[in-house]
Amino acid sequence: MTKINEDTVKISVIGLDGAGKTTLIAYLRYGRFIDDISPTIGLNTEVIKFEGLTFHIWDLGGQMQFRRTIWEQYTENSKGIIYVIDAANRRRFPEAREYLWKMMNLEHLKGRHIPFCILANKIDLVPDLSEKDLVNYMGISSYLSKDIRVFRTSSKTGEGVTKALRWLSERIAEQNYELPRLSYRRIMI
Ligand code: G3D
Ligand code: MG
Repeated sequence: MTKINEDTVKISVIGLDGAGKTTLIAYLRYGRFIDDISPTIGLNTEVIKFEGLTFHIWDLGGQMQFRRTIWEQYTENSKGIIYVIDAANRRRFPEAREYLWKMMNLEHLKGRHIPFCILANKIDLVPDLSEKDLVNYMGISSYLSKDIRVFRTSSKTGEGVTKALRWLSERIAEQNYELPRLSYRRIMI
């Protein structure tokens, strides 16, 4: 198990450009949909309070030129990963799948039981798409475990966002035995 000597835990939010990463973080920060967000160039970091906890979220730009270098580098010390998929854009599913597989197979993540929270985001646009559908599209049914889960979310309506984040927090707490009582600690993700 990973030891945490300070009360900071980093979470990386990754996914293709336009998947809704920054909008998700804005939703968490302001509690509502923010619709005038510019595309992220490089990296944004945000400190967000969620249910009495403090999260340090790293929002990593999804543009092609940043993916390999930034995603690999910045997920290195992460205690949790949020991979955001635009569930309404089937045309880009193959690309989303390719990068999801690459991330799940990164040496520094593999075998460390880093909780991996996969979001079928923009579910408000495709309400009939199930978690199982997305699992099939992404070809990850054999990957699913207690550390890898898919949630249907909307950064617009907020659907599923709290549930997904709560799951991630709980998984991180279980993985890091120094943080057994989340509610008594300040955690930065
Ligand atoms: P990114 O940070 O992953 O690159 P953004 O993506 O957060 O910049 O979002 C890209 C576009 O998707 C934005 O629209 C944003 O409003 C929209 N979006 C993000 N999440 C959702 C969602 O859950 N539902 C819907 N309907 N739209 C969403 P624009 O028009 O500004 O490009
Ligand atoms: Mg962005």
